[in-house]
Amino acid sequence: MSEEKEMMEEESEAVLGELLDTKVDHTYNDSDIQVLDGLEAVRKRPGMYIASTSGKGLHHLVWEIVDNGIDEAMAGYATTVTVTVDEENIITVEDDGRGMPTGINEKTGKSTIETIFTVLHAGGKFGGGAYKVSGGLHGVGASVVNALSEWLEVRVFHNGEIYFVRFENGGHAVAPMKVIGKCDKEKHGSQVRFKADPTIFTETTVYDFDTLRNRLRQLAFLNKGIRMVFNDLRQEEGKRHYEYMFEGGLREYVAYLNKNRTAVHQEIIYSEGHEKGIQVEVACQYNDGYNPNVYTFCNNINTVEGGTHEEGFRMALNRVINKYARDNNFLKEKDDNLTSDDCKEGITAVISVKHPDPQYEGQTKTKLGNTEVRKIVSDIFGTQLERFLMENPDEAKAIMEKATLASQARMAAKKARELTRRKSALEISSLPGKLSDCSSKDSSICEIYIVEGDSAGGSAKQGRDSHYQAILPLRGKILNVEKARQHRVFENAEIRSMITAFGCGFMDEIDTSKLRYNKIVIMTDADVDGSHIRILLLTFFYRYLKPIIEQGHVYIAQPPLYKVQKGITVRYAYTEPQMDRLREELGGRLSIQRYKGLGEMNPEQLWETTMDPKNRTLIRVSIDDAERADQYFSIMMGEEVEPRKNFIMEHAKFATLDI
Ligand code: TSJ
Repeated sequence: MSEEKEMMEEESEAVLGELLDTKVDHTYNDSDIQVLDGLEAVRKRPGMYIASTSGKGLHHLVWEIVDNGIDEAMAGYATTVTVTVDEENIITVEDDGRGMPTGINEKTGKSTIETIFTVLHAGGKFGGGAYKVSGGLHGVGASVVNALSEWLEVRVFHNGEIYFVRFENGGHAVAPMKVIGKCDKEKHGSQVRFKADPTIFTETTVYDFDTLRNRLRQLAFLNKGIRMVFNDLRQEEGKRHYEYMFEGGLREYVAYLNKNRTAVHQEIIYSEGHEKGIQVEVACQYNDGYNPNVYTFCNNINTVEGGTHEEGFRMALNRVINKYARDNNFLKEKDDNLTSDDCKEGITAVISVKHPDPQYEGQTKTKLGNTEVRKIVSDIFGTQLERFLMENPDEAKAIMEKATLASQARMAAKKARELTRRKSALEISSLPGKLSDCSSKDSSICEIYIVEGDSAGGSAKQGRDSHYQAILPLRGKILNVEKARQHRVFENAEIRSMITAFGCGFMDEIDTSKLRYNKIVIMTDADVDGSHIRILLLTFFYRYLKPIIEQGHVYIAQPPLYKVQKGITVRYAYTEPQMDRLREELGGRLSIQRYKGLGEMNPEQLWETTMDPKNRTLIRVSIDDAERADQYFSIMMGEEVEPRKNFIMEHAKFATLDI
């Protein structure tokens, strides 16, 4: 367990102790005690109930509540789910469904609402019949959100009346449910308002605009016909209100994902159906790129490790494309079958299943395990893909040509790869000439700085601590791997020197235990060109060395923007707000130098500001949300210049990539 987390737990235990000591009021019966035990357990060990108490866990609270509104909408009783975040980061979620039941629960003797919000896992049990299809991965329920909120309020609009309960102090109802007013007789629905508890979410209680909006939009794509409304009252006028509703469901999702790419056929392949209570929806479209982008979901959760739904999709794609290719002479008798990779080249696909009893496997429990799903997806998608090819011969032809070309390129790539592998095996003792390696062989302390240009490389080489810091300068433009077939990638000198320096192999043969450095630090200028090089490097890592990102080995160095001098005092500012603070702090006449690039710093300055662990700030790169990263990559790499320019302007500091 990390030190941070331990501290956090001690802290919340202290808070809890205080609560317990001072809580001798009221008349608690047995069921109260049980309820308290449950919620206290949540507060004591929040990590057992939500992903974390970092920003990720904070957002989790919202999704937990939103899921309930989506369930009501998917059951056909609500049309709209609205999420509002205000200036104080208070969240309000509302649906226009039937309204939570306003009766008394027999077992607890309290209102159903109070029960839902105070009994662990009580949520689903109060519904009738209809199974919960959203959520499910963590599916911890509304009571966990309540336990982790400073306060939480529930309103139910029903028969012209507003029912109300407020909870405080880690989930205690302030008073029993009561009617607090009237509303329009026609109005119906449920509303939950809460403020995350800052003593639990010690890192931050500020919600991220992009995270909220992107997920709500994604939920609208995944649940066709449901209107998702997002209000962010922290934004300036005109940027506060967003509405998403997609009648076309995944069809529109794929169109959205491909919007900055060039499609090889216009109509999107779409299929939906259900069998044995399992709902299946699949959409896909090929673009002129070489990488597949396949996103899979179960019960609205992104199953990033794939699973049986993805296997079913792959099986059907393989089977149907090979059959069509044989039947229509795109494959000759002597030709081998197209491989699964050939069939997937340049495909953008979204697969979504809704399952009443999902089983998750894998390292991060994001791999769907239910075996029956494989055949169901394969049958439903296969039938409709076959039909699509029959009915659209021109589009079928474009797809067949793409897959057969992929097959030829794959064979060429295999040869090139073998060549690279043989060479890198030979070169293992001869690291790339440009690399200034470190002397330590203990990879757990070693760092490699990938530096843009020879002059910055020179400064870095002189400024570093050569015991554990290695420098690899890159010359010129990095190859755009998104626009190049594999064999070209492996021919590229810069890429080969990175691969040899890292020492861990690549793609399916990667072995991160062989990685020669614990930290791979990208150090580029803080300008648009630097940002472009960063993106090209990240694209390469993302496509060829993904595990090193996933395992947190990749960092971005933060060189300072300004050097501020007053008399003999020298200070550096890394951001504009920091600069403003420095101005205030130091006051008087300052000599301010704005750095335009790394090259303007001498070796000592570069060490002091950007490389010395005592002073530096490194941003760890994580690919949290493949879609966001992918959108980013496709915008950055696409042919369209305008969206890219706009994107760079808006996100000069990578705001939307979770790094
Ligand atoms: F809006 C919301 F997202 F904040 C939210 C909505 C939060 C929570 C915790 C619950 C709900 C919610 C619950 N919306 N709609 C419902 N529906 C019911 O609880 C309900 C109502 C009637 C019946 C019935 O069988 O008559 C069954 C259920 C499950």
